[in-house]
Amino acid sequence: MNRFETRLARLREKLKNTGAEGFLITGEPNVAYFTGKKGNDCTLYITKSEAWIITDFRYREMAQELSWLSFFETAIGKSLYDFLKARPEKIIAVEKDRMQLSVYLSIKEKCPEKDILAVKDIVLELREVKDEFEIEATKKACAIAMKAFDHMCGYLRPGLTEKQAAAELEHCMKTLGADDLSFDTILITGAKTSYPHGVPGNDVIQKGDFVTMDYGCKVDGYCSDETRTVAIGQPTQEMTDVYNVVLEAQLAACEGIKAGITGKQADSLARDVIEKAGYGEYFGHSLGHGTGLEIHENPRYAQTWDKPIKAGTIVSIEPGIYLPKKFGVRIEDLALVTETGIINFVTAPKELIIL
Ligand SMILES: [Mn+2]
Repeated sequence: MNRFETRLARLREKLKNTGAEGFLITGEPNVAYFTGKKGNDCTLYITKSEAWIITDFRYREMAQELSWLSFFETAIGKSLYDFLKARPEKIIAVEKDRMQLSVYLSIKEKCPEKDILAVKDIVLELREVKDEFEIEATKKACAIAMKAFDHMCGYLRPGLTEKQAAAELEHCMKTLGADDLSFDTILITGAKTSYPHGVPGNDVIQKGDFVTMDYGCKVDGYCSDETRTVAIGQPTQEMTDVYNVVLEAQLAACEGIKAGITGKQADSLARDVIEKAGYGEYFGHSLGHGTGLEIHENPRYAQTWDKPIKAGTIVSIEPGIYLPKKFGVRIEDLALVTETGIINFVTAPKELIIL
């Protein structure tokens, strides 16, 4: 069994509880999870004993490489609905949070003999715990991002715009072998660092600024995620103090996180430090999130996540303090959760770097 067949077997186990006889997988990352291909314009159909990929001529050759899947080719006059109509299964599950409403309505209209069951999070739950391949790919992506951080430490200087610096960072990751970016790079400077998800603009880096870089790349489909805040020239005492509170919070979380702890408890490890220092109201987001084929996956390190965190999940650890109109600081690592602690994939220095 290859890793995709193993995943299919796990999916079939889960499907047993839904009562569905067939399952239509339409979300691009969910298709990628079972194929290893990007999966644009591809749909999967899974039953107890069969697995189909439904796509068109453009993906014929690709689909033929996927030997664990049968191939149904759509064309003009031959559609997903024709495929479904010809299937013997009556109860068909679809993904509530992935399927387009228009497709859902068309299935209802064109296949009235089928019972359509809208299910949620089935594949997402499977994706939570990572296998060896996924862990290795994430590690590789983190290694590229760290090399790019080193490069940026030599590159950042007063006079550059945020856009110029962000382009350099992205170019560097691609040159080092990244397939893609994990998400739109955040590279912001000065007072704008108080925007947790600020967009790089024409603002110019100046002496005395903080620069926050929150960025990542994909390798073999898997995302890295890392944030570092650096100072350009001598920071003020307040900047240094706030930085050190965030660092202390981040280290406390890295120290305390292990399998079995709830997302809420993990979040509190960092939040308690920041609250004690008097900055609680300026840490308005949660501590972290899972990553994988998508940049935001389960589990969450958040006050709303009461479930225990499982070993084998990959989760970001990213506390921050954001002082409006002044500056912000965030430090983020990405780590594998184990029974006894974490294996941190981001080993770039965390003490305040002054460039
Ligand atoms: Mn993140």
